[in-house]
Amino acid sequence: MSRISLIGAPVDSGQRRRGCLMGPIAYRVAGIEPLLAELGHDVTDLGDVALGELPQADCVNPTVDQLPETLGWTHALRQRVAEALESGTIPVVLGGDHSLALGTVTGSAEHAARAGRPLFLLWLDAHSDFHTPLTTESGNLHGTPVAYIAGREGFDAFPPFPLPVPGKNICMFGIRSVDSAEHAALRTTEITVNDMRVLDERGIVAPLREFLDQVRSADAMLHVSLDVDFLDPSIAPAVGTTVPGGATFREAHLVCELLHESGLMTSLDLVELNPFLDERGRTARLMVDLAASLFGKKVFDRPTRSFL
Ligand code: 4U7
Ligand code: MN
Ligand code: MN
Ligand code: MN
Repeated sequence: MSRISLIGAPVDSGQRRRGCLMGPIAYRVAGIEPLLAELGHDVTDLGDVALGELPQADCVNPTVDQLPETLGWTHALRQRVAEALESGTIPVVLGGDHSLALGTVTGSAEHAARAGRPLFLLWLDAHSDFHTPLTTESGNLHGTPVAYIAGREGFDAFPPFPLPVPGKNICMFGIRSVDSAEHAALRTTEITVNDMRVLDERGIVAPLREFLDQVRSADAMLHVSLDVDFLDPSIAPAVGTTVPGGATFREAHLVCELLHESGLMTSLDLVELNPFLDERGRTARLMVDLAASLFGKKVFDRPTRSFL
């Protein structure tokens, strides 16, 4: 049994297509709270985080869009996630576009630093989100959180990241869209990039187990950030940045089931759902089902569940 804090994050400032602000409501309508409660967890919905007063900010790169709003969300979500962890719960952040991870992972890092434990990051996404505000060409800050978390330069407008997460603690799955500036920067790091090519060749289980073994032996905290576009657009159409060739229904569930069995996840983001683009709620329902898998929903309860 886990204690779970649901945190609504109607963040829409990290990209230009409107609609992600409806994400938290869609997850609630799809029944995330009763579903997790039925699995035996103690679930509290803390409601939506409010965007406070906006700071003054600008960037030398004039294409950067809605910087003050994103800074405001970063500040608010950092606090809310750190508080949820401090109170002994697992924060599950209902987004909202992926710029919200600038705040949520900062909150996790702050808590990990206080607890004297390392932080690991699992990034489930079509994109590497490794731009800085100086290298982004779209100006959309949802493409930047991993660079911030890893301590890259170029985030002068942002509060310094508490303890940058070393590249060897960061693992990406599902990657199939990397811009050239991101590619060049990623090559200088120790970040594990499990792109779709790796998953086609090796499957998802072996690389995930390797990563989870490292988390376990470091006695670390683990933040998981799940972008809807990790999934193939044929099963998850409700996202602004679809890329073909994504994770299948079973691959995605398997990742979640293995994560649950590991017992290692300490915080979770569900991001980039744009309910305005959905087909009769199917993407919202799939994301809620994946969250249920992450918290122990399974078809058949075997005494021994490790097949490898
Ligand atoms: B998401 C992109 F150019 N790299 O910077 C950019 F391809 O949170 C996409 O993963 C970023 O959905 C996607 O705009 C951010 C683009
Ligand atoms: Mn993303
Ligand atoms: Mn993405
Ligand atoms: Mn996206």
